[in-house]
Amino acid sequence: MLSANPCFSQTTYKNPVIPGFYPDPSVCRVNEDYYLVTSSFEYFPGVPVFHSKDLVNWEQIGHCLTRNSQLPLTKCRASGGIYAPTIRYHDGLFYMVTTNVSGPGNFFVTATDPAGEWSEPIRINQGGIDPTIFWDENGKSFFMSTGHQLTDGTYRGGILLSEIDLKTGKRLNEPVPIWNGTGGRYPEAPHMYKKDGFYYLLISEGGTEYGHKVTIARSKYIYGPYESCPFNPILTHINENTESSPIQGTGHADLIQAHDGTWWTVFLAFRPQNGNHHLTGRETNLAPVTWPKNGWPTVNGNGTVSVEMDCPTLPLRPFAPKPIREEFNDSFPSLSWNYLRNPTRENYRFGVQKSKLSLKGSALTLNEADSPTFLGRRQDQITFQATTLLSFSPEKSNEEAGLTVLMNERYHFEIVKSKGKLTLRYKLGVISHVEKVIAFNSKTVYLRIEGTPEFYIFSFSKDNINFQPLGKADTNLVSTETAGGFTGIYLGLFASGNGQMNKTLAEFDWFDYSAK
Ligand code: 6LW
Repeated sequence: MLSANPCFSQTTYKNPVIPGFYPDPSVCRVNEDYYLVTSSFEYFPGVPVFHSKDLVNWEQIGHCLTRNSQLPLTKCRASGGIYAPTIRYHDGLFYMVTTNVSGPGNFFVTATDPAGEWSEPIRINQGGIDPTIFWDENGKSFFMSTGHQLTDGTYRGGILLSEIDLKTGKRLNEPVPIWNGTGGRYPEAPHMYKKDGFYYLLISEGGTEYGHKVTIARSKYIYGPYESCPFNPILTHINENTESSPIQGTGHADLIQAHDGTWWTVFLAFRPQNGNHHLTGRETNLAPVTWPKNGWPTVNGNGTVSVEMDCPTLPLRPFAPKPIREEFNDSFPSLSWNYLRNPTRENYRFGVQKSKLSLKGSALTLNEADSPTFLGRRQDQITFQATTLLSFSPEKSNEEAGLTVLMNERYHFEIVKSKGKLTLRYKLGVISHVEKVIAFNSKTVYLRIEGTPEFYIFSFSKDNINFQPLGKADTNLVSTETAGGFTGIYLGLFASGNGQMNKTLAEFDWFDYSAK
C-alpha cells in the first residue's frame, strides 16, 4: 500500500533499491507509474513485476509467467529457465520479452494490466539471450538479442537486430550484427532508445562478475554503424576507485526518463560478504543519469555508485513495510514465495486447517534438479532471522520436513525433522554432511535460521523462547561464487519422502522473517 503523502524534500536513498536475488532489471513508465521486471531462472512463478511511483520504493504486484503453458521448467538445470527480461509499454499494451534457455528460447507475453494475467507466449525465431524490443517512430517493431549459434555450431557474440511482425513474432529479415561493444567479454544486455535523432544502444560487457560494465553507442541509423561513447564504460566498479565499494559487479542496465524529465538507470550489482562471496544474488540498484541534448549519458557524475546515494529523488512514495509473519492464510502463497520449477499442486495446501501450510513430501528430495515439495522466499537481507513452527509426526523413517537455506540442488543447508529426531545437514557439491543429530519426539518444533555475513546459525525450540543451538556453517560454502550460477539464497520450507510419497503431512503454522 502506498503512503498517502509524498515526501518532496528527499535527497538521499539507499542501494540496492530491490534487495535480494532480483537481477537483470528492466523498467518502463506509464505516466507517473513505473514497472520493473527481473529474471527468475528455475523458480515458479517467473519474472516478478514491481511497481513504483518514485523509482526508489518498489512493491511487487505480480509475476508475468504464472502458468505452466507460459513457463515450462521441467527438470531445467539450476540457473537455467528464465534469463534477462525486458518490459516495455507500447500502444496501450505491456510487453515482456525474455528467454527460456531450458525450453522455447525467446518469446514475449503481453498484458493490459502489468499485475497480470499475461498472454500466452509468442515465440520469436531469433536465437541468443537478453532479448529486447524497440519501436521506431515509423511504427516498425525491432527485436535485439545477444549472440547466437551459427549453422556450423560456432557461437557469434555481439548484438543482433531484426525487424519483427508484432502480431506473430515472426522475423521479417535476417538478424544484423550491429555492435560488439568496446572489446569486453560477453557483450550482452542490449536496450535501444531514440533521443535527439540518434539511436542509442546500451549494453553490458565484462560478464556478470567483478569486471561488469555498462557501455553505450549511437547511430543515426538503426542498423548502424554505431559509434562508441568516447568515455565508455559509463558505469563500472572494475577500477581501483571502487575496489573497496560494498557494491560490485555493476552492469546489465536499463535507462528511463522520469515524469519530471530526469534520467535514471536501473542495473544489477551484488554485495560481497565473507571474503568476496555473495549470498543475496544480484540485486536491483538505481542511479541518476545526466543526458544532455545531443550528448552522451553520464551515470551519477563519474560512472560509479554507492549504497548511500546523495541526489535529488522524485517525490518519495514509500510502501507500508511487509509484515514479519507469513500466516499461510488463503492469500498464500503471497508474491514473495516461489516453487522450484513447475510444482505438483496437490502436494501443497494452504488457507485450510486454520491457516496452515500443509506440505506433502514426494519421492523427490532437495538434491534433485526437479520440483521437490518446496516453497521458499529470497534471503534479501545479509543479516536476518527466520523462524517457523512445524508440526510433523511421521511414522516412517524416510519421511522428513524442515527449513532450508538453498542456493541450488547441490548446495544447501537444512534443519530436518524426521521420526524421533532433528538433524542439521549440509549438501556441499559431492559432499553430504550430517553436522548434528539429536533425539526429538515432540510433534511440534520451532526451527530457526539466523544469517550473518559469516555464518548461518541453526537452532530449535519447544516454546519459541529458549532456542538450543544445532550448529553454524560458513556462508561462503553456499555462496554464488562456490555454487556457481546466477541465483541467490532462498529460505525454504520443504517435505520429502526420500524416494517414496510421504503419508504424513508436514504442517507449518507460520514463518517469521526479519532483518536484524
Ligand atoms: C544475463 C546476462 C547477465 O542473461 O547475466 O548480468 C545473465 N548479465 O545479461 C543471466 O542473468
